[in-house]
Amino acid sequence: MTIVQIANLFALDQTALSAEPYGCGHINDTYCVYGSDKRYILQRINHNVFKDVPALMDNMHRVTSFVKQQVLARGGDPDRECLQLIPTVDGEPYLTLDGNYYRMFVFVENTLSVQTVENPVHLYYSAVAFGRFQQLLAAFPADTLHEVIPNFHNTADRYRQFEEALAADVKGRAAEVAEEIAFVQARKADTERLVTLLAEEKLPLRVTHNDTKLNNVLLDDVTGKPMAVIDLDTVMPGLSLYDFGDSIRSGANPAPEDEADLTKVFCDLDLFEQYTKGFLESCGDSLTALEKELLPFGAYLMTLECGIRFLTDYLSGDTYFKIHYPDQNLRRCRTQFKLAADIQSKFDAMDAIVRRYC
Ligand code: ADP
Ligand code: GN1
Ligand code: MG
Repeated sequence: MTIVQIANLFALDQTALSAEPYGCGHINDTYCVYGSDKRYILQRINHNVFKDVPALMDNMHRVTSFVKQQVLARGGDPDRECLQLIPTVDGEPYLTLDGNYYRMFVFVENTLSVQTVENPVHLYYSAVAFGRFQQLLAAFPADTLHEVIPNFHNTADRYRQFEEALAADVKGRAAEVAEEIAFVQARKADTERLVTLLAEEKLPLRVTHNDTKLNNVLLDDVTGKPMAVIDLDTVMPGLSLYDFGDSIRSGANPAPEDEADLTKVFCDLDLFEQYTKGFLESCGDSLTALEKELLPFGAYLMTLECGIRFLTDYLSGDTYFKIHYPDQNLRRCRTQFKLAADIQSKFDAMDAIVRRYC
């Protein structure tokens, strides 16, 4: 079956006429589907990453409905301010076909999905969006959510998976990445810090987004103001510090995630300030003193964790993240380690910025 034929198995208000691959996500296969004068987003869900798709879609269905109710209650426009699923012609929230799973969303029009920040205000508004989203989810019944990827942001467990991949070295790539391996091994103790604080109940478990990469928030293409937070696959109990950290990782570095010239990769403190300001303005009141104090460390740890995941995938033969050329995961790993080290060297300046907005 073609993508267009699959699209027509959903209850669209126009017949699907054509489709093309869309966006820059690393996980799902995303298509833009065109009707006569409207478009839609169709995704083939990555069931290598999400092992239990019915559980994933149960979360997604309930979280999107919850967010829509909140938007309506505040007099907002759900077509622009939230992600909405379009059911199949049989009324199901997703489609199962030949061992694959598909879902359809309303296309949120007149928005930007930013890959690297060109206008600092975009980072400020994305912080406002994720900060509000975190507040809104505070009222979501956390115990009803399935943990779609166990230990998703457990950095100590990511370290363990890295060591397993290194020991197996299935592609014989370990020798060529000795420097990156040493970088990770020197930081083993850091990987344990936040999960230990969580286990000791010094940090609260919240319902978090867990994938707050900059391109997972849609901004108004004229004003830059926040519209919908998307990519809700990983909404689960988690740490606010990882959500903050992932946005800094992806937004405060002016270079692309796979930039080959590492001199272009660094943490821009002005961008860090824009995000911190927006985040603390929108959800600072609900954060504990320790959460606020650890925001710069969260940015560092999330960047390190992401680099460890790219390195692990490179060692494992590129089975998790989509790649478009052979050493893309290695390049991604190198930018993350450069950025993590740069963040570490700027902790004092970052602390001062956090204090300014507390
Ligand atoms: P992945 O999990 O692979 O990252 P996403 O759900 O983030 O997939 O979708 C990939 C990209 O598609 C997003 O970064 C965004 O640019 C675009 N996108 C996704 N959903 C919508 C939507 N409802 N309206 C407009 N663009 C969207
Ligand atoms: C993936 O799906 P996407 O592209 O928004 C990944 C994130 C990583 C990110 C790195 C489910 O995000 O955890 O931080 O790539 N998502 C999943 O760019 O693993
Ligand atoms: Mg995404």
